[in-house]
Amino acid sequence: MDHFHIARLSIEPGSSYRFSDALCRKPGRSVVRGLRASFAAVDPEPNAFAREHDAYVATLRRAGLNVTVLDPLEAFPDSVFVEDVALCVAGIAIILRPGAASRFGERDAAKDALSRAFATVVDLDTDGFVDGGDILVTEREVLVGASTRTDAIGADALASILSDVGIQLRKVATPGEILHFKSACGLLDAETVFCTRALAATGCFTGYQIIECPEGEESAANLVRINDVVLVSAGHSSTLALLGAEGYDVATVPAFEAAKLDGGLSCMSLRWLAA
Ligand code: CIR
Repeated sequence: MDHFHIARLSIEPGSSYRFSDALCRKPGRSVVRGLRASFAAVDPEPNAFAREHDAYVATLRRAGLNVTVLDPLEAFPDSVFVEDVALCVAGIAIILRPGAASRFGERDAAKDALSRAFATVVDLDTDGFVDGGDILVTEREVLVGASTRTDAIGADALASILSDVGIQLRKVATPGEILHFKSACGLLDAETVFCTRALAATGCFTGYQIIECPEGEESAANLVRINDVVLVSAGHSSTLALLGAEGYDVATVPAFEAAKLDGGLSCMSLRWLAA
């Protein structure tokens, strides 16, 4: 390895859900023009989105995170979804290459912000593309789902950076009807994944414990475990009951406006464990 210094080798035990810091960006008024898969989807309402975002940030803080909240980037309607632009793992920040043309320019601002928190910030050096929403970090590996935003060339470039810090990347498939791999899953603990039945059926989580998302509540699959709390988007009572019965401490967060743009809870923050 010669292009950057090793910050921390591999993924430490607990570090797939033990975090100290997060970076978020407020939604701007331009969020009404955010991308969405369904042309029939209604526009998000900016004031309601801002209120839900405030609640999200407050929940991250209650979970123990030191949260930096950046100002809106009006030129980039989807920039509230900061997760897609970078990956923070093993003490380094990797600036990704978002697969949607309208989002590519979000990288510069993310790099500026992350350079204030990380000594090592690496650009994904490739012609390919990777969205952070397609990346699931577990304690033994990093899974990257191919999607309309993430291709094999991008995933291979990411694999090369991760191998320098002792982390293995595994390329997996994303069921066709969702935007991102992580639209259909979230990590509950070191060994346990919460995911939709369709994603479980692909076999990508063989070797992990799987808790399947209740049918009809697939939009709850993108949950986020932060320290001792599991954040679940509001409006999913069966999921709450199921996770409560499994012994998880659950906090609900309203994310109805983000959902109008195919966003969920993981998308609205970058999370890491400071050295
Ligand atoms: C987009 O299409 O890029 C945004 N409207 C939604 C991004 C959601 N991000 C995520 O799942 N990580």
